[in-house]
Amino acid sequence: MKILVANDDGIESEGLYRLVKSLCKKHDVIVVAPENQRSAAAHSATVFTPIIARKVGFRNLDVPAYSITGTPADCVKLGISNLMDEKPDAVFSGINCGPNLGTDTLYSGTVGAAMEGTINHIKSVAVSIMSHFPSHYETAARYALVVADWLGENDLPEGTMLNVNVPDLPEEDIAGVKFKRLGYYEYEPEYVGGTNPRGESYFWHPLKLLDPKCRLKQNDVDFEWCENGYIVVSPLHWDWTDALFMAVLEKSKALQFDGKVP
Ligand SMILES: [Mn+2]
Repeated sequence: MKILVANDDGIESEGLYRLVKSLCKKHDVIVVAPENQRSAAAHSATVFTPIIARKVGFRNLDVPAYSITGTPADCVKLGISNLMDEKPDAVFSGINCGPNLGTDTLYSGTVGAAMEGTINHIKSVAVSIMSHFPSHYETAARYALVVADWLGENDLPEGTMLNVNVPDLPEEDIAGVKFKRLGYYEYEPEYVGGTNPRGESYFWHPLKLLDPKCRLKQNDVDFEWCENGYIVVSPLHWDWTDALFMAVLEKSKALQFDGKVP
C-alpha cells in the first residue's frame, strides 16, 4: 500500500521514526509531520495563515518526508491534496509518545490526524504507546505493520478509523488484543497557578487524573485493558450525533420556534 504517515509529536519524534521504519519494510511510505510538538492539537486546522512545507531528509530511511508548520490534521490534508501525486491507500498517525485513550482522544492530535484521513475516505489508524518514556517502541511498530497488512486486505466502514494503544512492553509480554469502547477520564479540575517574573498570573494544566475515583464507575473500557498488558483497538467514528436524544428533542414542543410571537 501507499501509506501517508503523520503524527503530533513532530518530525523529530522517535515514535514517528519507528513507525515509518516498520511500515516501509512492506509499504510505500511518505511522511508529513509538524515541525514542532503539536500534542493536544486535536483536529484543529490552519486556515488564517499559510502553511510552510519543507522537504527534509528522514534519518537513514529513503522515504520522502515533509516538515510543515501546520497541525497534525493539516499534515494529512496537505499531504493528500498537494504533496502526494495520488491519494494514499492508508494514513497512519503516531507512534504517539503516551496513551490516547478514553476522553483523551478528544484532545489528541494523533487521533485528529487519523480522523482527517477518515473524512477523506482513506483507511486511517492512530497508534500510541502507553508510556511517556517508552522503552519498547518495537512492539507498537510491529503491531502497526500487522494492522497495515490487515488493511491491505480489508476495508474499514465509511467514517470509521482505528485507535490503537499498545503497552510499553516487550512483544512476548503482550497479553493479547482487545477491541474496546472508550472510557471516561476525569482530570484534576484546577490549573496550578502562580505569578510569573513580570507579575502576570499564569495557569498551568496539571495533567493529573482523578484516579481511581472516576474509573470505579466504568467497566470493560479501553484503558483498563491497556493497563493490564493488552493492545487495545477502538473503532472511532466522526459522527458525534446522539441519535437517541435527537428523537427525544424532535418530540419537544417547548423547543419549537417558527419566528411568530405567541
Ligand atoms: Mn503527542
